Amino acid sequence: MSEAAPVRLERREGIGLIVVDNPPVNALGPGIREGIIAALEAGNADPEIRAMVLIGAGRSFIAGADIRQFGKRRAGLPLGGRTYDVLDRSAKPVVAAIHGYALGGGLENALACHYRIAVRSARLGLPEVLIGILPSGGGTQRLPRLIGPKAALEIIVSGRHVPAEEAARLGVVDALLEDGVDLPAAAVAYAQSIAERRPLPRVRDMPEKLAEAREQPGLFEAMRKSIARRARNQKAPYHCIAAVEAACTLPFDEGMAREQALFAELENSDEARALRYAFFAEREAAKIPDLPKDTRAREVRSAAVIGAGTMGGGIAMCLADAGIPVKLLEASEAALERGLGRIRANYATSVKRGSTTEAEVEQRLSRIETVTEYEAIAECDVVIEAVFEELAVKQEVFVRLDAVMRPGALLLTNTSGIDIDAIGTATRRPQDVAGAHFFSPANVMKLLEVVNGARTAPEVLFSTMQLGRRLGKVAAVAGNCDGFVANRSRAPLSTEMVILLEEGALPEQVDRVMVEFGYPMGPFAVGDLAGLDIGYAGRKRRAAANPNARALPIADALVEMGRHGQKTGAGWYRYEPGDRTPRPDPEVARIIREFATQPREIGDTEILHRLLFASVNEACCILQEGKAYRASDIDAMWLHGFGFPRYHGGLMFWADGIGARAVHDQIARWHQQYGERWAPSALLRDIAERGALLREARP
Ligand code: 3H9
Repeated sequence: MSEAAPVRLERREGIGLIVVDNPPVNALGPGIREGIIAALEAGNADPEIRAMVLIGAGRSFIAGADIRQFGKRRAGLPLGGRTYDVLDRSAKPVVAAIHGYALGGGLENALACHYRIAVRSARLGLPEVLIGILPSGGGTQRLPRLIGPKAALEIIVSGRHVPAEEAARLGVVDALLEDGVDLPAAAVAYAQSIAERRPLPRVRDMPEKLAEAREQPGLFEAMRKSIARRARNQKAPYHCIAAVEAACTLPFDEGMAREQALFAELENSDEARALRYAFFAEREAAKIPDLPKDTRAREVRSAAVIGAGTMGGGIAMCLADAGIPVKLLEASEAALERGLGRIRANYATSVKRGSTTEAEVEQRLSRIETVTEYEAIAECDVVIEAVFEELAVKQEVFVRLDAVMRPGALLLTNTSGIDIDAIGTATRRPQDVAGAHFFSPANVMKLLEVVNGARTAPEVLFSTMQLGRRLGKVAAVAGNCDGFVANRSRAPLSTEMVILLEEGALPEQVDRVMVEFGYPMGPFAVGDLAGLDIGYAGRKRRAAANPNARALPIADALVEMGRHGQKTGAGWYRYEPGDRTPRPDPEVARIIREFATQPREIGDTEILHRLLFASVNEACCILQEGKAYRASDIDAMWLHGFGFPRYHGGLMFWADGIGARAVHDQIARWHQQYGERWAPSALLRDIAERGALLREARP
């Protein structure tokens, strides 16, 4: 970390370099804006300086405002006296020189500069919408003026990171530089080349592109319609549209004031608070407490996956997508061929959707090598086992891995529930064994649950977390217990939703409530997609082990009738051939009536609370047993493993909105009414009594 001031003015060959040095990502924290303004003023006052460059030290330009400051009272700079305004008034030209990220307030500063240059690997964007706000440093007013309202809307409403090359094509970036260039030197040369050019190109004074909105009057309405589904229950995406609309209808300064007013409506909204929380929860989840400071991640240059089934294939895709060569092992060529076929089909879908290209797919496929012998994977740095979910089968695989793998290889199992320690003891190196629980489909779902066995070495845990990050996953640590953390905390929801049917609810009612809450699909429709036979087998296993386990006769009856979900054309719903739309089925309603001896009207709030409180209680048990590091890890798991609506923050954050006391008291009442499955966790009781927050709970 630099000891120098967070913003400094360096003089080089007649150019003033304004260097923002606020690790790790040069966020515009306290003092940074003032520092930039002071440097701009000093540069303008210095007769030796002909032009200036705004540049970031370290790995990035500026990643935006400091998100930790939102929602707090802060002094702030007055409208008209912010960096953007000072840049606008600058008599000397200023060039933004971008590498790494120019996001949010970072890009907004760049837009207020007179020129922008960027290295090819840079990413630019206005991701404010993803944290429930809108760009409020003039981004909604300047970007439409620079590239037209249509392209600006798409960037602002999606919040996506735009590659520098695309930004150059759109006209955001004036010159594209190759990676590896000496950026400060190149920026100085560029600044010298434009130093005397007048008048200065100020984006605020470029109205031409706004004409597009007059030519396409339906533009904003069409955008509102196109986001209706994914922006359900949210305000920020609509406020973003309104702000861009203002750019097209109001003079610049009035548009700026409108942007501020819209921002003020969002900053402290429930949605923004939840999304900010989710942002930090994901990053917190990456941290392993008490990890020895000198712990180094083991290097992973090559990987192997055992088992080319749906999971194994998906995991191989993740590795190949991240640029890691992977050997896919199966006993037979035929099984490998089937597995590869599935992988090709998945990639073909991505090409059709436009998320990747044929050429890119060819590259990724070339990283996947199929093998049938264990000896062929011996030198790999990591192996991920994804064979049949049975302890004996997995142990056999690990005995073979132990025999061939080079010392120091990471030995990971993709089990969703088998005891990691029992797998580790099949080897002579249980310290190298950990769980790497991917969620289906593995190449799509972002959660990676890293399971810490009793003998897993800290270095192995750390290396597996690092690998998850490299694969683009949100990785979080779970202790070794039945179901680990994610599935264990969700299991009570799965039980409760079926019990609600016994009391008179219908699958379509429960699903509607959860979709209105914000899930992309209701839990019954999800069950049909995953296959009901899996849950059935689990129940039979648990019933054999524990005669007191709650039976779910309605769910069992469906499976025993051959209704296994979408794959059999019927489950909780019925399906038309070739159509995945769940249709309510009178046959299911009839079966439910058979079991629901005293059906009653169940309100939507009761449904929502019964499902989610059951899981909150279990999450508290998990924390109490020390199987998760923090409540916010469970929230990150729900967001990325189960599609929990992000604008509710996460299970525990959402429950805090109701209050631990109210949640506890309701659970206690249900305990009286329904018995043991609702016994309140001691940790929940304690949090309720202390008036503390569930989301801050730790073991
Ligand atoms: C804005 O700009 C509003 C304006 O319109 C208003 C103008 C007036 N603030 O993600 P990483 C921390 S809103 C505070 O692991 P990566 C992060 O918590 C902002 N902290 O790295 C982490 O800390 P720790 C618009 C931030 O390389 C560390 O930096 N901008 C911020 O995987 C490393 O982060 C955004 O929304 C921040 N803005 O990804 C961008 N950014 O090590 C948000 C990062 O203690 N940031 N940190 O856990 C990102 O999307 C990613 O961090 C980024 C780097 C892509 C930049």
